[in-house]
Amino acid sequence: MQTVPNHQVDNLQIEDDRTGLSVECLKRAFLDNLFYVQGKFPKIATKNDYYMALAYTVRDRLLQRWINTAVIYTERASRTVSYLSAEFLMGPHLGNNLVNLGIYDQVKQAVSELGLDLEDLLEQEEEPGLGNGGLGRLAACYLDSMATLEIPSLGYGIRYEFGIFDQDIRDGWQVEITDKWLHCGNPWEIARPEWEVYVRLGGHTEAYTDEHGRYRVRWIPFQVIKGVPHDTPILGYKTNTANTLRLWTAEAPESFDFAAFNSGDYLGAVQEKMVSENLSKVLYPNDDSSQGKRLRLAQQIFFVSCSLQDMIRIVFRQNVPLEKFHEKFVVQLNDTHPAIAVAELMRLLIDEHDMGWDQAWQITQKSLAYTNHTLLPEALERWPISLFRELLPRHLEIIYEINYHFLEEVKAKFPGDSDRLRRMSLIDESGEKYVRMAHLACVGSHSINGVAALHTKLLQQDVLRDFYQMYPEKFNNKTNGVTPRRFIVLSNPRLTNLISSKIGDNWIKHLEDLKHLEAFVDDPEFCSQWRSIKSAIKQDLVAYIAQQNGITVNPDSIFDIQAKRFHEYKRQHLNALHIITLYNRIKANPDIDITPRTFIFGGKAAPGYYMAKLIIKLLNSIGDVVNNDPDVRDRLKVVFLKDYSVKFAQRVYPAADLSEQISMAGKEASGTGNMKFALNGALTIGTLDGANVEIREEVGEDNFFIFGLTAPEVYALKARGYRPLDYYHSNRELKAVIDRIASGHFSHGDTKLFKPLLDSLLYRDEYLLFADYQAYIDCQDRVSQVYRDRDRWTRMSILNAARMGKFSSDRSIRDYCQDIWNIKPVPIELGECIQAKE
Ligand code: BZD
Repeated sequence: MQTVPNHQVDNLQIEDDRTGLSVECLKRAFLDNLFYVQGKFPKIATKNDYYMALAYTVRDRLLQRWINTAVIYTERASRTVSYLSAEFLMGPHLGNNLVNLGIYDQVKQAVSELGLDLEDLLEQEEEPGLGNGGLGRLAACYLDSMATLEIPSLGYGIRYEFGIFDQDIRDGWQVEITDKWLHCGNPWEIARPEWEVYVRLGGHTEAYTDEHGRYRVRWIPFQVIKGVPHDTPILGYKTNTANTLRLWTAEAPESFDFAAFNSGDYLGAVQEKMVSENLSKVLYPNDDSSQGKRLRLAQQIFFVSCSLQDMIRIVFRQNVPLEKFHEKFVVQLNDTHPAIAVAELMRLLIDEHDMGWDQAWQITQKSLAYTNHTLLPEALERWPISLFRELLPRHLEIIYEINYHFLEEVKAKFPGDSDRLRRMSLIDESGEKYVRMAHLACVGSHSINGVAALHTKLLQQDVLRDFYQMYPEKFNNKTNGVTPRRFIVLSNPRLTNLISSKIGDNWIKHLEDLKHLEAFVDDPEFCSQWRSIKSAIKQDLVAYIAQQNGITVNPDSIFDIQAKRFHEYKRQHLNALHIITLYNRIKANPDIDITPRTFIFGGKAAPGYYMAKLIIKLLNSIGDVVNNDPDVRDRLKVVFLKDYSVKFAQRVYPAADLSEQISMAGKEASGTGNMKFALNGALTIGTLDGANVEIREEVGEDNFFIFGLTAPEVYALKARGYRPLDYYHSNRELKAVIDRIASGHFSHGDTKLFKPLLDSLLYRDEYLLFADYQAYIDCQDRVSQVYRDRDRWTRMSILNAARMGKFSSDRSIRDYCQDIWNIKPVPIELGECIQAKE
């Protein structure tokens, strides 16, 4: 669609009601939106109507910045980061936008003068749960930081109609419920049907010779899907930059297939539409395995192709020659989910834009960069060749050709090493043939990064060793970070105010400045304020737990929290073994002096992951017994908070005393929850895994509870031959714990219920719970000891928060900009474009 220049519109002054930030103006705008956009008046308005009216009021204020930003980027053809991710776990937008616009307090006052409570309205928002966990949330933190640092960027992904399922707990088991986040409408997005694109699937290819006598390939697809972009503005913190998150929905090319309709096949025509729309219907809820599902591969090519075509449109629109695609865009691949971009960009350049192979390959490699997020072998994506051929016949040809050139290169560098060729090939030929997506991403990118120092090292030594030997210069580390705007300013206003009252508010954009808090660590007044804030927040969680779970919790107990996806490698069941150890000690000696603890869990299990679901059931079953056993006398409580989400996480991190980061060393790529807890003053109990290593380095070993085997010790133990039964037989407390579960004590006498879990521990114990058990228990005993010294604990808590500067996602993004993206900030002046332009 052509844009029509209109100078009258250019000269328009945006009226104050849409941009003004005073309390009076906000009130007027709010009522106006309630009436004119939501179509309601106060007498009949629901809470949701009020939420929507407020959301539109805030959106109006975003739009002014968004349009200014777009105008400047377009005029300057600014170099832009494209962040390609199958997941963006954004969390609620309203609160974050209020913080970033700097109008939280004004809006609170405005709605309160209208008799409403801002917290109540914030609660209304259904968060877009378009991600599984860490990887999706990292993408969201990075969008926030890129906007805050004034880096031109576009997030590209899928607008799933159903995000991550809602979790209910029934009889202690997880039950999944579809997430209908769009049910009440989404005020934050704007559909852009004028930028729709088409994606082909299936069919076959044909070779032909073009008019210049060149060999060409034509792809005749079986199916064509339309992608429609929906844009959400992403505002930076106290900047005028508003970047874009562009999510694609799949539609049938025509809303009605007239040919089928005229031939009387009405249902056939509708069927076609339904099949197309299925593509963006639902987020895959697995965060750990590649199951080779056709629809998932279709989702990947769908959003990748839409996004690359969109970038090419922008390149042309800004009069940049296509040969300079890599100067205009750098494309970051968030794991291998978008790795098909390597073949798709080649296809677009060669087949659709007549470029030669060598030039297209140069541009592809220079544009793309790959981030790996896993060390689990079962999570490395691979697609059966048969499926690839059926869905993406042209891409498979291109991948074969890339592979041919690549293996020639390997041969040249490592002559005579046929084993290496087999290991590195883009095609796994050991049994059924597969395309190896991580290999494709490594070969097609100019940068390969891990997400924490240890993770990057393990990639180089192990998972991607051959690629490291082939292309050492491509490898680099980018330790993850989290946005302090959402994970302390918005979620913990009390701590934020205390910190700012001491050191000003520069730390919100420059998190290293938190180190100035160290000057107050010996100030008794400050320490007591710090402690009373933690205590007040814990009280709030106590009230929430009472209402949600009907459990009474002691606010003075240690709030010991493990909140993350359920996975055996994350070892929530090691935590369970500790709970039962304490329970057994009480049962053996009811008067024992134990530091009271509340164990809090939150997180979802992949619906098909039986063992993870059984661990959830175990925790709930332990809770049922421990919480109601009179011998325990309220010294221990076990709480499972259902339906853990970003919204919910914001409530949990500030209330924690102790953060559980207890994965088996060598398995957690980084972790980011570990950073959010520590930033809010929780102490960590953790293994030397992922970013725990760097957190400990920063906060100091005295302020971190470390335990367990290191990654090299894990490998060595496994190489020696690990026998979990030996630990069971030689450790009295461990044996008592396992026997207690096996006896049916937590399952109404049913000795079968937890048998699969116990058998997996006794006879395999892949994640070495038994090997780490004693070290964990000893470390937890130290935690209990230290907690009794309140002053010492408070001091450690303050030092943890004060030393978290490194873990801001602003630091991560600066590193990406410098080392991978080669991109500089583009500041946005408000008003220079839209207002008074002659
Ligand atoms: O990515 C996680 C890692 O497990 C964490 O260690 C790390 O901190 C974060 C961010 O780098 N990985 C995921 O969250 N992975 C997924 O969610 C996922 C989703 C779909 C398919 C495979 C994995």
